[in-house]
Amino acid sequence: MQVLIGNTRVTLVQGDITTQSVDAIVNAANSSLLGGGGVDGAIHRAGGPAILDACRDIRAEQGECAPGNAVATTAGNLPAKRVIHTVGPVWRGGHKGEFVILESAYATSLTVAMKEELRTVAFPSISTGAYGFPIDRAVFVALQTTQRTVRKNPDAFDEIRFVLFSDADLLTYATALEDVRKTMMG
Ligand code: AR6
Repeated sequence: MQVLIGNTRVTLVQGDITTQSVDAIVNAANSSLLGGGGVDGAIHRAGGPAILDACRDIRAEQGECAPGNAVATTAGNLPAKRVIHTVGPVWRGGHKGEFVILESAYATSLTVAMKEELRTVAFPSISTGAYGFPIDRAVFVALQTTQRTVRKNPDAFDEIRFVLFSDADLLTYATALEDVRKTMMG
């Protein structure tokens, strides 16, 4: 599924983010930047040790990565050029700043991409795995933050791609993107 916002394609695909040939893939990391399970584990496994080395260098320079923030590293052996590591919120019921932190994770990742002139960016569904953010709510944060950023920066991106691991997650995103598209047109 695909929607055009200005000059930018917003696309949905089902699959594994580590295989995407894009300028940048985004990692749903944790504040340590030292790896973990889920998509983080998959990226480090497929990309090789150069990614962890780069994360260690960033930690040595700047310390941990706060929730809502993002940093870029090499993509090692992956087909993508760069990995943008961001940290989403842990879901604690929805009243502990989770929505603002998730919005910041998406927005800051896109800001980092723009600084490095990375024009195609693939996101996983941040925070909706181990961190427990309900995907039917997280999807609107992902899509609306993307829409806002792309509208403000109409020449920055060729494609923002959401790579959903399961068919159910893809369906959730497709339904939400259709809603967002209708709102945009109406
Ligand atoms: N490609 C695309 N999506 C994937 C992949 C993949 N290869 N593997 C998993 N997903 P999670 P979080 C989906 O738990 O909730 C880690 O341990 C997965 O099905 O990876 O932000 C970190 O180190 C889900 O829909 O990230 C942190 O400690 C989505 O990616 C913590 O988990 C996000 O699930 C972060 O938790």
